[in-house]
Amino acid sequence: MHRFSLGTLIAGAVLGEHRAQPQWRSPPPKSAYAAVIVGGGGHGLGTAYYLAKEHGVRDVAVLEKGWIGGGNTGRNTTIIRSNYLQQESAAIYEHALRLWEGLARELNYNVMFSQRGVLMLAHNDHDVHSLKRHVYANRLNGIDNEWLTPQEAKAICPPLNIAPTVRYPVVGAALQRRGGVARHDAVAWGYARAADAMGVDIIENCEVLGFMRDPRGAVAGLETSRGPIRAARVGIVAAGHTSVVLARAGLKLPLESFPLQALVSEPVKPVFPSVVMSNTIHAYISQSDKGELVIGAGTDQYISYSQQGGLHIAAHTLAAICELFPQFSRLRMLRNWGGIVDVTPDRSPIIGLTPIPGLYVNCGWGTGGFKATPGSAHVFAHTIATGEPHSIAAPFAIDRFSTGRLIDEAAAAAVAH
Ligand code: FAD
Ligand code: PYC
Repeated sequence: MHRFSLGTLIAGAVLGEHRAQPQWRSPPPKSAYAAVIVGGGGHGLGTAYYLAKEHGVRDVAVLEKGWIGGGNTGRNTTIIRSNYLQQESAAIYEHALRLWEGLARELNYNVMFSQRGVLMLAHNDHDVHSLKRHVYANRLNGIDNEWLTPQEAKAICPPLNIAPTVRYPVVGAALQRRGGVARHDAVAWGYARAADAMGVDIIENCEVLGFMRDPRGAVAGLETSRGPIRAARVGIVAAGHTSVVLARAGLKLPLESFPLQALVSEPVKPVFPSVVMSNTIHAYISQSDKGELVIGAGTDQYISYSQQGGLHIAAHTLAAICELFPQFSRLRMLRNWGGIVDVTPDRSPIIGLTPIPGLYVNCGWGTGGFKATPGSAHVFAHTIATGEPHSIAAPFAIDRFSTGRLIDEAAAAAVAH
């Protein structure tokens, strides 16, 4: 309890980016907990927070093999939107977006959520039909989304090149004004601090290596790099590594893991007011509060656990960015990195119970789970606390791969997957 110090706590909450993070001492694990969450990303930390806050389950540990927020939570390009096509997806991403809108206040931590609008570009007739279909479907679901001409898109994002002579001209765009970006590590730290204050143990450098089972076959605890930890309820939220972790329990899920990369430019003065994504040419871009242009590329097309993407993919993305925004062609790139995303056949997540009593899983968010963080954590905490799927999570159960009730979101992100 109270392992975040007050001075740094205030610095983190009031000053946000570029200031000291809360001081943190990871406690030694106890021998048993009511519930254990495996994975200290935003989804896992958020799950622990909602377990404690909304369900009174405070005897909880979050086990993280590295440092909290060091996985995809700290590596993503932070695009937040809820303009998904299918009803089930719209419901969960909109649930998340509403939680984002109150998150800084809820956590008393500046997560720097900025609703600067997400523009999705159309470059040909197929894009126009597909994006307009999203606009209409979203509006039927009460989600904001609107269709813009190229000139209207340029008014939202002045650097956009709408010349009709380029290879992939912009012929229109869908705009979700409530979409935007947030500060990724602040989300992890905000949930961690709030969960910690309610008694949750957040244990870093603690890798889960195996599962203990009781005579009925139900989960009884975990073998970890810091010794055995007993728990009758275990939630796995280990993006990119879920299949590795669950294989240790003898479970096989329909997941494949791929590297996905991003890069940032040298910092420049504020020049880019919105988020722009292009599905067709696999490029997306925004500007961080530090001034760096944040650019995302597509997934590598082979299975790998390397936290680095192929340079040819970054080069392809940069070529597309320079065509859309010629004024950035001389900007130097400062850093690039990768994360491992786990992808399901229908590109929708898996949330819910497993065949092993007491063992729950939340995975398969692929290239798009950052935006889902608060919603995913909220419904997963309900599922673990009650043993029943939350109504928003129910369609995302594993059995859809045997019933055939898939939730096809293959065109949901602007990245090749
Ligand atoms: P993570 O933050 O990865 O947390 C899982 C944790 O589990 C990790 O910290 C890992 O160390 C830990 N773990 C793994 N195995 C074990 C073990 N055996 N024992 C203990 N701990 C373990 N999504 C969007 O919505 N918008 C975007 O713009 C976006 N851009 C992206 C760009 C990139 C380059 C990448 C890589 C991803 C992007 N995503 C985006 C996807 C998004 O980042 C993820 O879906 C989301 O962050 C997953 O959160 P998480 O908490 O589940 O995972
Ligand atoms: O889901 O919006 C998204 C996204 C953008 C880049 C990666 N994922």
